[in-house]
Parts: sequence; C-alpha cells; structure tokens
Amino acid sequence: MARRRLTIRQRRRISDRHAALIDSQALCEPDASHIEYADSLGPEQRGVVITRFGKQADILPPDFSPGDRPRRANVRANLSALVAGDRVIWRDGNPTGVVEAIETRRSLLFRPDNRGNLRPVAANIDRIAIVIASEPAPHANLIDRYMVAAHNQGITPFLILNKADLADAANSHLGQMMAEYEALGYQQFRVSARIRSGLDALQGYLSEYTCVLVGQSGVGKSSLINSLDPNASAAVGELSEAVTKGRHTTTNATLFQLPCGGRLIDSPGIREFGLWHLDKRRVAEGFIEFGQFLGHCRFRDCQHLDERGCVVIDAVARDLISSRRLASYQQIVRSLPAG
Ligand SMILES: Nc1nc2c(ncn2[C@@H]2O[C@H](COP(=O)(O)OP(=O)(O)O)[C@@H](O)[C@H]2O)c(=O)[nH]1
Ligand SMILES: [Mg+2]
Ligand SMILES: [Zn+2]
Repeated sequence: MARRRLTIRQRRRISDRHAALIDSQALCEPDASHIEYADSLGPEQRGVVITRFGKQADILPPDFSPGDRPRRANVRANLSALVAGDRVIWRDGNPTGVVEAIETRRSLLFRPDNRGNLRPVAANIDRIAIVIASEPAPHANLIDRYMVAAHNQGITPFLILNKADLADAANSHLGQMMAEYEALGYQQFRVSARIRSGLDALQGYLSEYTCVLVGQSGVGKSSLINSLDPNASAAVGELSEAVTKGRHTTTNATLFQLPCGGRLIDSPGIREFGLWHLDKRRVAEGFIEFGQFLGHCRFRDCQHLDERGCVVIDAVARDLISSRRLASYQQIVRSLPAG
C-alpha cells in the first residue's frame, strides 16, 4: 500500500493549521445563541463525547458505566472541532440535545486528512498504546514516529505486542526491538487477543488512563478492544478498513469504558501522525535518550546529521545511543520540509 505523499505546500498549510488547532481556547468560548432553545432543553450539565459524526455527537455523563446508552446532541457550528474524549457542557433534549461548550483540553491528538489538513481525532488522552505484532511485521521507524508525535503532544506512549500466540512472536528481530524500547524505559505488554493471554497485566495498566490505540492495520487493535470489553463490537479484519478507505468514509474515533476500569479510544483513522508541523528540534526531543546531549553540540543549530562536534553522533560511538535510533531520527528529519 503506497503511503500518500503531501506536497510542500500542503505541509506548510498543516504547519499553520497546527498553530491554530492547539490554541483550543478559541474553541471553548460559550455561545450565547442557545437562549432560543431554552424552553425545550434540560439544564446545563457536564458530559463526555463518545463519538462524533457530522453535526451531531453522542454524549454520556463524565462518570458513565460500560454499556450505558449515549444521548444524541447537535453540535453548534462554532464547536466544529469537537471529538471523542472531549469534555463538554451540554443540555439534553427530546429527541436531541445540544452541546454548548467544550471544556479546555489537557491533550489533543490530530492527524492529517487526505487533503493535508490537520484534523483533531481525540481529546484528553493520557496514554498512546502503540500496538505491534509479528504479522504484519513492525517497522521500528514507524514506532519511533508515533513516539515522537506522542511526546510532542505531552502524552506518554507504550507498546503492546499482540498475537503472542503465534510462533513468530518469539522471533529474534521482534525480541531485539522490544528489548531496545524496554531499555529506553517504555512500558510494554505481550498479549494475545485471540487466546486471551497477558490481558490481566494490560487491564491493570489501562484501568488508570484514557488510552488511544494506534498501529498498522491488521495488528489486532479492534480485536484487543473486543477482548477487553465484551460489550464492544469493534469491526475485526482488514476488509472492514479496506472498504471504508475505498469509499472515503470518515471512520470516527469512539470512546469505550472498559469493565475493568479505564477508557480506550479505537480510531481506525489513525494510520500515522503527521510530523510535518514539528521543527527538527522537537523531533530530536521526541527521541528521549537524546535529551541529555541536546544543546551540547559544537553548533547551536546542529541537526545531528553529519556535523562536526556533534555530541549526539559521538554518543553513538560511545554506545550511549543506538545507531538504529540515530538513523531513524535522521530519516525523519530528512523527510521534513526544508527550513
Ligand atoms: N493469531 C492471532 N490473530 C489475531 C490476534 N488478534 C487479532 N488477530 C487477527 O488479526 C487480524 C486483524 O485484526 P483486527 O483486530 O481487525 O486488527 P486492526 O486492523 O489492528 O484493528 C484479524 O484476522 C484477527 O483475527 C491474536 O492475538 N492472535
Ligand atoms: Mg481495526
Ligand atoms: Zn548534534
């Protein structure tokens, strides 16, 4: 599957939009025009967005339980960036309520759409679960990209190796990869959604957080949600994603409350996070083991590519940074627009 390439102009536009998007204050202004609805609507209350479609959203109380049926509400035009996980002020109505305001977000995930615009996907996320499996084979550079995006949004990433039931799950390439991330301090879990192994430890961790699952199509993200939540019916199998992709249907992020505690957001739409809006310095910061070296290179604007006096490159020679991670960093930096 060829990944779509964006033109430089599209990437620049993403940069500009990014600045506007994270300034979510603009989205949180209450709208005075709700007075006209006052008769038919209930009192203002807090809620959380379960999923968003078009001009409507499904809403539940912030402390909802698994299996609770959400209420449908209209979303005001000025709240167009509303996404799963958003905390809102809303009023119930028959048959449809109305969302009046978005509360300030503590985090926001976004991804580039087909036109190269950045779109918010999910809000108020605590952790990003990067799901991998022996099949389809993982790409360490893709994992690194997810990690850079997560760190830059202030969200801690961790790894879930699914399909532990497959013989190939013990292969040495995968083992090395997991060991490298473990040494960097990333939490990791080995599970099988199919034979339900390793789920207890994962559930214990998930119970503390709202997590979003990311990873290549086919690694078992939807299967994992279904095995953690008997009420969930996330669509399993490559066909479902292939079909939605062919039709250009927007697949929206959905928030699940797990019976074991914790919340998961399944988002078939997140295949990658754009990194184009980041400047190179922020990419380096997303490689957490580079941190102690940054700012100490001979040249203040060192990009750690091939400059003389680069302490990051020197750290590889001293076995303090892996050559694989440096190469992965360099690959990301070279893929960014010039400037
Ligand atoms: N052997 C094995 N197959 C799995 C496991 N989890 C999911 N699968 C299979 O992997 C394929 C893709 O699963 P799906 O949940 O749709 O992946 P997604 O694209 O990441 O959501 C399906 O055929 C699943 O049956 C697992 O733990 N072990
Ligand atoms: Mg899926
Ligand atoms: Zn350097």
